Amino acid sequence: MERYRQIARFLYEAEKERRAVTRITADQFPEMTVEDAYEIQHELVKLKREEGRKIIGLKMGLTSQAKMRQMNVFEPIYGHLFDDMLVEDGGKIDINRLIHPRVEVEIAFILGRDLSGPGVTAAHVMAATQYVLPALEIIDSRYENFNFTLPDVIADNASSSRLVLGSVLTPPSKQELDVAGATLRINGELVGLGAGAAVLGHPANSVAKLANMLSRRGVSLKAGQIILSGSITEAVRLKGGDFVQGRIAGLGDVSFSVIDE
Ligand code: OOG
Ligand code: MG
Repeated sequence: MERYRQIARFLYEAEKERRAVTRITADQFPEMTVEDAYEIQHELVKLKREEGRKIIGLKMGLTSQAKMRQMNVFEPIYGHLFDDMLVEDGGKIDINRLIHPRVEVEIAFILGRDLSGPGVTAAHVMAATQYVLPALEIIDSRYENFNFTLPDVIADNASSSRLVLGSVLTPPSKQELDVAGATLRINGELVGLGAGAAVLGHPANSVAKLANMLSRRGVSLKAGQIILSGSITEAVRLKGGDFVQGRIAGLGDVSFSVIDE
């Protein structure tokens, strides 16, 4: 539908121009449903692919109580991750390229086998996972003040902006991810604390939910894809000069610096 493509382009340009815009449901499309919103997200994905971006995986969002309460949106969502979002461990993120970024500590999965819903369980996810690793996700809603409803944030590709993965790859069998402690530090100060179980009881449940949600569109998760299972703690605002460190017990550390040049 032309309307979907038009809204996708509006959000795509807001991202490119680093400009916060009014949420779509406030004026352009007040009756937008969740189904409409995923159609818009898929148009946005098409636009990025037409520009040569490659999908490297997917993310789940709003999978912990901390995040749901913070954003006042109480339904898990998914978004797409692209090659140009990936920043190396210990690397730099230029705040001037972003609107109002926030950081989240997450557990990432790298799939060794495809996963096709419906009916995918956490056990299927663990069996299909090659590695688990600590991740920092940088979200950057294209909406003013991160002010959105459920359909708005879905249309905006779940606020996806950047991701940093830890350098150590751990086979999943070695790890009890639900009891794994997670910390988020900025400039050495503890700003977030939790455990894997904050994400739908176990982060593998989040990946299973993703596979099952995608199956409604006839899409599978693919071997080699990176899956972010969702933030364990509230997201924290970033500023120039910040040094950010995430740690997941048993999986190791991940970090980046925020530069302002
Ligand atoms: C939506 C994205 C949330 C997560 O891990 O919960 C997310 C947002 O809060 O802007 O990535
Ligand atoms: Mg996230």
